[in-house]
Amino acid sequence: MISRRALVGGFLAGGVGMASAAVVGNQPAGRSIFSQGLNGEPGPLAIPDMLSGTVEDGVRVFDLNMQKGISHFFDNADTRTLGINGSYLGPALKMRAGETVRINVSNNIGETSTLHWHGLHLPARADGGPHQTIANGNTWSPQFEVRQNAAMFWYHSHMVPRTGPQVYQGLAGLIFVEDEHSGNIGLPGEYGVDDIPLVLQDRRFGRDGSLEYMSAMQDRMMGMKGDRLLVNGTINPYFVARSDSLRLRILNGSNSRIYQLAFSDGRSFVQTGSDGGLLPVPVRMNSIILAPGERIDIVVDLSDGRHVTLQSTTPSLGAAGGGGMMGGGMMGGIMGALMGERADFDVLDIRPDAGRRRAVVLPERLLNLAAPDPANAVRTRRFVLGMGMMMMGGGEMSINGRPMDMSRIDEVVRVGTEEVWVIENPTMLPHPFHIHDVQFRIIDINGRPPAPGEAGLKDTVLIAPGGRVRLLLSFKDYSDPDSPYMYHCHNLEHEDAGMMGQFTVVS
Ligand SMILES: [Cu+2]
Repeated sequence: MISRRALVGGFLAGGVGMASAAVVGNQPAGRSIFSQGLNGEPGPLAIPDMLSGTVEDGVRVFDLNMQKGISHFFDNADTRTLGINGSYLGPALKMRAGETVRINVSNNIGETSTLHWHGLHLPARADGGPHQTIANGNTWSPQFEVRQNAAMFWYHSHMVPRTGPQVYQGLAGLIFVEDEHSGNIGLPGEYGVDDIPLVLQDRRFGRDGSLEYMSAMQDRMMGMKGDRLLVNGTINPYFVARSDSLRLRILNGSNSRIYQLAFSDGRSFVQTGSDGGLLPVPVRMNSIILAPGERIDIVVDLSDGRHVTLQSTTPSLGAAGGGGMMGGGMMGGIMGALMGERADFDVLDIRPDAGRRRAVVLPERLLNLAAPDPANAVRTRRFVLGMGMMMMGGGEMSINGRPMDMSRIDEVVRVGTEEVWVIENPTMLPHPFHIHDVQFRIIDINGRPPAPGEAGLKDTVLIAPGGRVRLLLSFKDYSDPDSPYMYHCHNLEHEDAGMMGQFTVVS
């Protein structure tokens, strides 16, 4: 029995939608007209290099070079890509909470770009958002203190309005923050051995192996979806496990696809962390939804020694409260299938090796984290997501009726205060909403407390059609009236089309 994360009301209550999917039929990965003839034989999962940087005068320094490259995703085709210190994606950066880091980012991709530190709390000028552009041939060197709990964060291009195509071609990488506490509670923690990152990215390829972007009519409204899955840049990956407890830190680094992850034999697993750190307690489950920008930290038990595959399906797009065109049962299912919404993927073939390390006993409590209490919030702001008349082929994506304008500051927040932000989604599509600067807490989703897996620190939250989410944000420090932070939909095509706004934090 698959118990789904009680996420946004109605989003998963898609019995009819699922039935209609069966009628239409899921399109198996690799069978589309786009990628015919491309051979992606199973290969070992690539593990991103982990950089520790060099320490100079007490500052940990990393050097990143954004560059063009050629990737070999398939045996019989080359693919032109972008990467950081490599041909596709970038190295993982290891940082310790409390230390100061400087990252020298050089741009050599042939066009202006940025690099944003997704999930990190830092001064707006170091954020790498759309105002911190790096012209081709230039270097940008932000320096900041690591003020985080231990967690997996990530970095990616945030170049308005070309975030979608730049990330799609490969401009992203991982950040691991470690702290005293998380390293001492017994979680698997040997990188690449029993602590494995998985960056999930669906991609569409032409028959010659080239990346196809926005080549189908629905891509602009729905967001770019592919029919092949890359995991850390590997097609059809397998992983030979040398431990009975395997920790998977999973990033949905896709432009717009939402995954529902589960194991092929239905076995349960334990979620130990979310976007910004450990959960208060481990949460056992059989299936979990991951929207673009979100991360999860899970531990799966391989003591039975059996091969098992981590798989993904597309969650049923049932609408909350029965609203929304896409949510309408059979019609939603058919439209979803026609628009490339539905596809099943094998994410990772896990092959337990002989002589494995024995399973760890997970702690009963992971992190002291009080429930979010909005009593001290000084104000409530409301954000209404909009898609204009995109369905009819025109219009703009917006928040509170206004598309993103680089020269307009939408909200001004006073430093040292707490606020409640209410995000409403009256549109027919789900939107993953991301806020820069702070890790927030979810107060409620459609009036109900979040599921235990969403009770921790978050920077991205999925909002279903018709959904309403209340967040508690604490703006403890860092103020700058001249440099804004962003809040936006993390469907990158929606973001590029204007579903974004700006806020400053002032003293
Ligand atoms: Cu969106």
